[in-house]
Formats: sequence, C-alpha cells, structure tokens
Amino acid sequence: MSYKGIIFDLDGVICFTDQYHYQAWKKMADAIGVYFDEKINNRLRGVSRMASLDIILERSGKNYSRTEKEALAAQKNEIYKALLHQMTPQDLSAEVKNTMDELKRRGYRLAIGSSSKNTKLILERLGLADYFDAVSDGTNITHSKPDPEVFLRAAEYLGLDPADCLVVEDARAGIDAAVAGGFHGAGLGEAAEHEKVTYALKSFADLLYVAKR
Ligand code: B16
Ligand code: MG
Repeated sequence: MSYKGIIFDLDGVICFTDQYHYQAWKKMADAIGVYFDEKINNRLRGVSRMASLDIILERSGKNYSRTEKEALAAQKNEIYKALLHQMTPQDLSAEVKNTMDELKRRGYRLAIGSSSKNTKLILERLGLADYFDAVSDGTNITHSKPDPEVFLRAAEYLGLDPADCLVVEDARAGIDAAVAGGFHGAGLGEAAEHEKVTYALKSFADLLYVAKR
C-alpha cells in the first residue's frame, strides 16, 4: 500500500510519557485514598484526561462534582508537567528518530495525532518542536479517541485524505479511532494485537518495511 502521510500517536509511540502519567495519577489517587495500579493505568492509554479520571474514580465510593473533578485533574496535570520538565532530547530513542528521518527522506509527510493537551511541551522537551509537518492534539479536538477526530484533523492539516495516511498507535482506542476515520492502522505493543490493525509492528523501525516507496 502506498501512503503519502504517516500520523503518529505520541505517548507510547514516539515517547514513553505513560510512566509519568502513571506516577502522577498514582500520587493523586493515593492522596484521595483510591486504589490505582498499572493494570488500571493501561486502560488510560490514548484516553483524555477527564475520561481517565472517570476510570480511576470507578474505584471510589464517592460521587465527585464537576468542580471537584476539575480540581483533581488539574492537580494530576501539575504533577505530570513537573515530571515532563525532567525530559530531554536524550529521551527520544535513536530508533524512533532514525526511522522518522528515513521516512521523511522517502518523502512521507509526518504528523502527530495525540489526545494530549501537553503535546507542545513534550515535543519541545524532545527537541521535536519544529519536526512534524502537522500537529493535531488534545487542544484542537472536542472528542477524544476512540473518536477519529484527532486523526481526521491531522490528515486535514497535512492536506491528505485519510485513505492516504497510515496511523501508528500503541492503544486499542487509538486503532478504533483510526479505523473509524477510514485510516489504516499500524499497532505497537498491545495495539498490535487489535484485530483491526493493517500491520502488527514488533518495533518502531518495522515501519521501514511497511512504508517502502
Ligand atoms: P493530557 P496519546 C494520551 O496521549 C495518553 O495516552 C493518555 O494516557 C492521556 O490521558 C491523554 O494523552 C491526555 O493527556 O493529560 O496530557 O492532556 O497516547 O494520545 O499521545
Ligand atoms: Mg498512545
């Protein structure tokens, strides 16, 4: 299949901010006495901040008001942002950077499609602030994955049809979003097991076999 563009999810694909999400949610959950572990954290991949909080609060006996939930989400985000500030361009793996450089050299247009409202900060920390042809993220959407909106905006910003773009995802919700938008999906990690992926990748560099040109 010949694609013109490749849209990358951020957390879990380009970088591993999932560990920081976990640490920050854990701190917030501990503070309010709600049980939280890595298994529950896996359900938060690709899911928006408020939807993630709703999943965590399933374990609480209490009903939180909208205002209380906004305060908890803000508290988590402050802890998370402090962790992001520890990141440097060294946190971008050579495999990811070299693969993307080669895809660019082959003429593919590259974009980000992330649910995160912290995308700009993360890309800056990784030294990728001006690297992508388009960035679609949590700041320009109203519906989070599994809704396809974030990827449809990314394709639009690239000036391409969904059928001409491949989406690379680590989350099952992300593959659902890609398929719902008319994209082919390449899955990494648990998303590689999704029955709707076009390609199950063992590693990021496998993209070089998928996007040949
Ligand atoms: P924020 P992705 C997602 O990023 C994360 O996987 C998910 O765990 C997080 O809740 C979501 O971003 C929102 O992040 O709180 O920074 O807005 O995988 O879509 O790149
Ligand atoms: Mg992800």
